[in-house]
Amino acid sequence: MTRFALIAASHQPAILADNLARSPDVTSGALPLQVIRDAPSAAIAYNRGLAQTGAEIVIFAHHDVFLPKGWLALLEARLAALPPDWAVMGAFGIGRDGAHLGPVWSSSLGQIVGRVPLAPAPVQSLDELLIVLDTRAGLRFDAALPGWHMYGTDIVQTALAAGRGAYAGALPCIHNDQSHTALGADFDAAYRFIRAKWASCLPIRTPITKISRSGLHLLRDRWHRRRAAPVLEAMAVGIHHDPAHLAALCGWADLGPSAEG
Ligand SMILES: [Mn+2]
Repeated sequence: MTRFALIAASHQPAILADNLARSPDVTSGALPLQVIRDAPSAAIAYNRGLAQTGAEIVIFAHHDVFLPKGWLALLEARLAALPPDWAVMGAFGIGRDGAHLGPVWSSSLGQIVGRVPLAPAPVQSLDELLIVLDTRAGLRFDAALPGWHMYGTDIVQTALAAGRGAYAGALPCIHNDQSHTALGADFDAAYRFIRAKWASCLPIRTPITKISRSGLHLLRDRWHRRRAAPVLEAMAVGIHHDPAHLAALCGWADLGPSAEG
């Protein structure tokens, strides 16, 4: 059985080619990349990918993510440190205490985001930029979740409901994302879906907002985002930048096994 597979949903070949497909573990052939095109939602795309792979560990990543040199070896070390209950892990997540866990470089924010946990940290949600799934846990994405938002939150809650663990942290990578767009109607639809589905688990904090019965945080965070947008757009590093260069700037040119103490 193959140990690892990398799955991406993408309909923009240039972004994929400039970022995820350029990751050294992908170009070396160590991490086979499977691209899902023309799926109606992220959950459906990822389930299609799961159905096509025989890998034990599947990494789902955005097409605008770059995995620095040595990333796969680092992932293997991180997985070995996880408690045996783990089913899901991510590069960026929200801890049970609400802490942002990383670190991840965000081009749209122009900074490294997330606290660096010294041990795998349990999460209530994961950012969708990078999700690692142990396929032996048998979890699937919810095909009823519409669009391209909140599937990181949903898969975490699905794991927890199944009595499995979800963790984040200490998997540095580059998210070469464009400046933040407004939270649109598609985001609202995902929010309402998660709020109804996980009603007994609320509130749930996600990297973008807090899902609560009242929904007030959605209104508040939409307003904050709209207000911050011009500032972020002005300083956005943008996807045209070389992700390997960004990795080097972050000190992540080579994550190598020697990074392990
Ligand atoms: Mn992205």
